[in-house]
Amino acid sequence: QSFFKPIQGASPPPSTSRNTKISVVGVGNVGMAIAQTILTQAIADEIALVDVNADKLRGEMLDLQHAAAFLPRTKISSSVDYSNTVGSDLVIVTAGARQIPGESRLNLLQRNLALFSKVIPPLATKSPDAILMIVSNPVDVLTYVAWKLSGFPSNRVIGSGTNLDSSRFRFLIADHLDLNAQDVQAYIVGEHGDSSVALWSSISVGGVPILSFLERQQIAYEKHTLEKIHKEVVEGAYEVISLKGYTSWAIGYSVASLARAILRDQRSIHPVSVLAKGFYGIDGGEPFLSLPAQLGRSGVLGVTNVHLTEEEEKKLQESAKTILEVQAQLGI
Ligand code: 6V0
Repeated sequence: QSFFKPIQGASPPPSTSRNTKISVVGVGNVGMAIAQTILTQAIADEIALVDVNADKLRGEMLDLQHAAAFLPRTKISSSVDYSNTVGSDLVIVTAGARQIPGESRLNLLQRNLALFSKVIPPLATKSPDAILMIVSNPVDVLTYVAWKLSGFPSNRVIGSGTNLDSSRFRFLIADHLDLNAQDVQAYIVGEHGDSSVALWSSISVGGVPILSFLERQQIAYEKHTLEKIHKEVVEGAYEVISLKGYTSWAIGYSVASLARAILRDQRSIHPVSVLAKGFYGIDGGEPFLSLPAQLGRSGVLGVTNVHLTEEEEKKLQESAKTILEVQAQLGI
């Protein structure tokens, strides 16, 4: 029984109207930060949560639902069953095994590979037209794994990659120069991790290239400071994890911004993990790593041709090599 009566002469709703649905797989610290940021920003009409831990899953769903009076209207559902994700436009995967103290990254990767073998195929079957966004670490290699396991075209499999690293980078530059981080155009590309590459040559503030600005203002060329900033970016995640146990808020905002770019067809540029073969002299193998990509409703629309110095290009190729070496050990 409906609360409202239709007005006279009203037609039924158009059959073409449909909801925007996002599924979030893994409701740990990261999955929930992403879900709640998406909720507050009204990016989706429906959010479906999935996890193997049924109690935590239901608890998180209820907790979010209880905020309905303060949020844009969004249907929130949860289930341990993948049928809950049917017809998703975007599937965000944050499920991951946690590193056991003393465990090698490769061993962790093998465990996450086993986990992805269970998670990705049903997600791909339930939402064959979805865009897959991988957040679980090591994100570049797992994005490659998700691409292989889903059978999706490469434009529909994206890793959150260095979008977060780049936002840390922009914050630190803005902090150093006392600016608004939103005015700082700056990219970290390559691996989300130790071999990431800071593109100093293309940093600009309000359209002004930063390196020549520093020279013109006769601020001593602060190579040391710049390198320190990149080091802080690389170590940022480790520091937050050592202090609070996990990272959540920044990755939540970072992935929500990617979700909006994709689902609202923003055609904006984001450094995310994409199939990098053929770009910047990367050949031999099929590495996924972050490059400045244009995102829209069909996923990755293309990669922008940022000018790289010879040194930056060399570092990027080394980063690709690092990722390919790990990929080679996967056996898929
Ligand atoms: P967490 O809090 O341990 O949450 C992981 C969740 O995954 C838990 O709720 C598990 O129950 C769930 N899970 C495990 N197996 C499955 C399964 N088969 N199906 C569904 N759910 C499952 O970890 P946290 O949320 O802190 O981190 C999640 C992942 O994100 C980790 O791999 C992190 O390393 C990674 N991050 C990636 C970042 C990036 O920039 N790409 C940033 C931060 C964290």
